[in-house]
Amino acid sequence: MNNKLITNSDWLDEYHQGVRYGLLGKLILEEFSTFQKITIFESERYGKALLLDDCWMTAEKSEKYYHECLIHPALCGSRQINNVLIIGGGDGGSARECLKYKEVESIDLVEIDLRVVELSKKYLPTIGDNAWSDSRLHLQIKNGIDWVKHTKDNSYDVIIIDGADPIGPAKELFSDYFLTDCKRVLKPGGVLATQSESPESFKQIHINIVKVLREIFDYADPMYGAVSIYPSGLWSWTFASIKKPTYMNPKRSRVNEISENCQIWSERFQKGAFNSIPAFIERELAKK
Ligand code: SPD
Repeated sequence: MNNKLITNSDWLDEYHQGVRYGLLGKLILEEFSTFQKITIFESERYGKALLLDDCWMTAEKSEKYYHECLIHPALCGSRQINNVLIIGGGDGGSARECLKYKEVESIDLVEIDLRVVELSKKYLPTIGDNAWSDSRLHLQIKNGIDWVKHTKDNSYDVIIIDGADPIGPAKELFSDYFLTDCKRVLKPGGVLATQSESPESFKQIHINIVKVLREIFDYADPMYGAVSIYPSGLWSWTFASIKKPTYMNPKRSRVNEISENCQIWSERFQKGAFNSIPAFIERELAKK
């Protein structure tokens, strides 16, 4: 054990159901935006990190475990990937992963909180990286629910929902009316991807989101992985589509295009991750 206490360092914990998920480091900034409490923390183990309303969102040295899993099953599987919509994702990590594909022509990144973008650019620049200066990225500081509501049918090839936990501003991103509206704006052959919480520490929310997506779309499947800074460490992402579960079958040309440039995701990882469904979740999802 080498948990040394360094001067000016302290623990910062996310509290969830009687468990503390903490990192040792230094507090850089804490402020309240119009929407939420925003914290920037410099941890010894995972570098600089962002918290919203006291929950870990992302950290420099663990973010790839989250962003690569959210993006690549959708982008490798969707029939076309020219036009992408990202709801949330104000740290830029999801946009960065989407921009690895030459076929991506345009991304609307709709983030409700300008301060999340400003502080991510300033303190976590490696997460957005070159995405912020890529002319294909169109940043919209707007409410994602309203954005989808006012979007025409069949507008996007891929929809990514990269929100926070379903408390505070992100709550509606898990609602059936919003997800139904997302289906309306998704093109035929497209894929929707959403972060779907932990099957352990957010069990009911996780089950609900998969079931709601299965009611709205023809296919929806959760994929499992590890994000060490999140409650329980075990995390999930769920993919949905119409007519065929295209997210299960990555297109060879896209796999070849991005694989070298991925740290976590690979075709093999994805296959195993879809199959890593805990037995109790599989049973729960099978119930009507
Ligand atoms: N409990 C944390 C859930 C956070 C999901 N979104 C993270 C945003 C990273 N772009």
